[in-house]
Amino acid sequence: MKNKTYLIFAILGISIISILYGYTKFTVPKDKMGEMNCTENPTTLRTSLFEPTIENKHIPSTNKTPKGMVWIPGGEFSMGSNIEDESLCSLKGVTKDASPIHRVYIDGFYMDKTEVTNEEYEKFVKATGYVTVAEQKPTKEEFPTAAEEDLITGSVVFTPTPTAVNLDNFLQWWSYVGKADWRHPEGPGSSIKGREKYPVVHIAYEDALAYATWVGKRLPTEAEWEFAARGGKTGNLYTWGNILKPNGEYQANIYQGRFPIKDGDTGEDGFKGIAPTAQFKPNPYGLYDMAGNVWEWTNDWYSNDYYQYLSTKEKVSKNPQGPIASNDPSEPNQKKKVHRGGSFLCTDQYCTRYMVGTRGKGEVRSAANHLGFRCVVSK
Ligand SMILES: [Ca+2]
Repeated sequence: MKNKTYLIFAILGISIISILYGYTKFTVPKDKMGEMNCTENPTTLRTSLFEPTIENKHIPSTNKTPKGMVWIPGGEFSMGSNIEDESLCSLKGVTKDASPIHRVYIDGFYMDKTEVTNEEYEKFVKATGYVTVAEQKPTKEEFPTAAEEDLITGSVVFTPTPTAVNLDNFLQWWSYVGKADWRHPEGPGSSIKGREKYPVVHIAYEDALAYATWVGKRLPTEAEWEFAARGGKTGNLYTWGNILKPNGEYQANIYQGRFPIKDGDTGEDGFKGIAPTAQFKPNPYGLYDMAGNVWEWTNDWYSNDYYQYLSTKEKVSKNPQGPIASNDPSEPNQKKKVHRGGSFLCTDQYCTRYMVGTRGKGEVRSAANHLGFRCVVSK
């Protein structure tokens, strides 16, 4: 069975490379494996490329706020990452597709305070009979070269390695697990019992969109997501400021310890692996978990040079909706949407995309056990 699942992983692999979310290929010296430390970023000068956030003044009546949502005023802000942060933690490629910093205006909107939870998604599935992509048997049309016996339902699950590994091959810690889906986050034998308040995972883009439509909402644009995550602040490195651990305290569920080895996650932030929603302080808009825990789908197609395009097109981009088509030169045949926020697997050793101005990406029909979403509503 292991060979079979590995084989289908290889078949599907090309479409799940993006599961790395900001896959950053680099090599760690053997004596440093799993032991890199992120130096706190200096706060001086790093906001110099950002112009002040100017929030819209209009605040709708609070009795109009949908349950479980908060008002995001919108306005004008500087979006993206400093190229100087490229060197953060010695990683390369972290901010490359999030540059240059460019000026964006968005209208106000409502946003879910938390990621959509298992119990919320279950209500949707019970009401509609919806079947997620992970629960659908892959078809011969979709994977013409796959053997019939390899076409099994499932999804991609983080699988820690027995020992320390070099971080240049993600296949070492991601596995395609048969029958893994939102009800079985780690595969057969696992369940969401007791995880009602955890974010739903193994959600492909169309699964997120189907829920959002059913509940009368929509998925955020990438610009809406970043404006909301920044909480009205200007140019911060994280949703909470510029220091990873103010007063020595973690502000999000990310990964500490040696990545990605078995029992390597020390849970110093309070959680080994995924956490229930809203376990850390909200940002100034009242949004929880805009960094870490699970990645979130946005509605925008991913293009590595979209920020470049916007910055040359106009001084202030108004309500940008993303490029008209996906464009990832590393996998040009894959249709990808933007992911944001990073996950419980993001570490300063590998993926620092809990930094608020950085971007992730994912093939639209691929999912994993650290990928979820939240919804928005226009006023
Ligand atoms: Ca953690």
